[in-house]
Amino acid sequence: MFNFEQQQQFIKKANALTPQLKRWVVPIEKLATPVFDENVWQNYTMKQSDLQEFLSTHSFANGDSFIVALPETLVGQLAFRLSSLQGYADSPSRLRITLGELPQEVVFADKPYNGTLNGSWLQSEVINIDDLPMDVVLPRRYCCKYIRFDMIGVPRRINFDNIRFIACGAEDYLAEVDKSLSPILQEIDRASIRTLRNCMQTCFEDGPKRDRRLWLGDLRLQAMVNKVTYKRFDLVKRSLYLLAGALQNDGEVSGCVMERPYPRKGCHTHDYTMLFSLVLYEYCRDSGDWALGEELFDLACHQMQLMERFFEKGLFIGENDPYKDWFFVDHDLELDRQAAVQAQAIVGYNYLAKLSEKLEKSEKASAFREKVELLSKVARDKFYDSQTGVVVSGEKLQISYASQIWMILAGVLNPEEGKRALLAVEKNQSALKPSSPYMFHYLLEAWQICGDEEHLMELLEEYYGSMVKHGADTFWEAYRPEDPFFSPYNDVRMNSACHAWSGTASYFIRKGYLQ
Ligand code: RAM
Repeated sequence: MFNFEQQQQFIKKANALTPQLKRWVVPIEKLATPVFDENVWQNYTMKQSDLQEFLSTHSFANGDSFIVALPETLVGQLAFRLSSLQGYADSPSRLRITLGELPQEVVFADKPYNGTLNGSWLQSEVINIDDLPMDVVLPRRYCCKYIRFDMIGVPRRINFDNIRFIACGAEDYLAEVDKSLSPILQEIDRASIRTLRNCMQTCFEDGPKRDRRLWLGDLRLQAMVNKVTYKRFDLVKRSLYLLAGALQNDGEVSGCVMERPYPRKGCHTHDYTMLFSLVLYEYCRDSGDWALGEELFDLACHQMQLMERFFEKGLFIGENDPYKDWFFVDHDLELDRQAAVQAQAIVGYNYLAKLSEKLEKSEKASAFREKVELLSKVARDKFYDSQTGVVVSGEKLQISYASQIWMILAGVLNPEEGKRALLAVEKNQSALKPSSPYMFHYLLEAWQICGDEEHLMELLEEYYGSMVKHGADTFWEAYRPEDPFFSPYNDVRMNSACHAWSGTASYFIRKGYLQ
């Protein structure tokens, strides 16, 4: 059905939409000195002072090190000029350079790494510079706010100057912030926009430090912020074509796609796959380009057909093999996903129905509506406890935010029931909370559907505002306010601190749902 040739056509169309990246040079003007303080987030603040003064009064020998701070978190390349005090180099200069988004990455550059993902994600290089003086430009792209230089083998004394960053992105500016907002909302909006700008490279990346690829779940949220800021619908279209052109063998849209060296499929992430129709519908609605909806319609329908193997009589029967049948939902290993995934499937069918209606395919539309009805009825019978007013999930009847949220988004709970369920989990200390801004976004979306904007804005300000107060100028992939060292990967240095799915506060601040 979606054979190799057809996928190649989609890739061709994706390639034709590849944006020309913009580049701009940012001088680095601050020296950063880590200060330990057990009362601050992850125990370190960075005291800043004048870099020019430091560099003009210091030269460096083996064992020396220093850290610089960029004016903001940026994506791009590092450049600097290196010379030697005696005018020539009688040996190569071997430097270790560590680039970090948050202080922990540079402060603990030497700490062994035992996390779950490959340690090579940590941004670090050892470079050798043979001839001095030399203007050095590192070839790789990084995402960072702090850069640490360690002299691990240098000729007597060396000097640095003109340390700068060559930033890059599909856009080179920050969309304007409404000055009539409160100061904290302005900061939250700015950090959200910066997060999106940094993730907008040749496609929507999830995190420019890690995983540096297009993830379907992240794309949906980026597209929402994009709609109220940069309006780069061409990039959303390119991303959809990339997904359509790099399918799994059975035609499933992959959870993620690698762009280079040529677009290739990544892993399955079935709950993301279920949202494909939603992303497609919203793209068509926001850009007015319904032709893409028509072009990818069969592919979108095929996704939910593929998902049928996970259901029995309208009930999601769960993950048989979590490695093969991965349903992500949130970064939380304790989370029972049954109710949430049941609801995500309803959302998937619902958006197929909407798309069919828009494209005047009425037979399809009614077939999908029937699916919505069946799955919703099963969901209510199985997961909704009308006595307590909350959704429970799995054999242990687990209560989590995720289950309530997705049932609200699926329309299984009406706004009034939804509000009752959300207030109940707020009071329930043992209810599993969101572990990531991805799930937190959906919490806000649920409150918006329940019609309580005031509560939505309170939660938004508390959650994103607390990250800003901890020093964030872009929003973090994983965030449990009560647990500073929480990492889905067993080491906070692996967390991405500029993460696509975390930038949606701007969508709510700018009331994207009314546009
Ligand atoms: C992590 C990243 C990515 C996300 C997947 C499911 O690898 O945070 O953004 O979409 O998980």
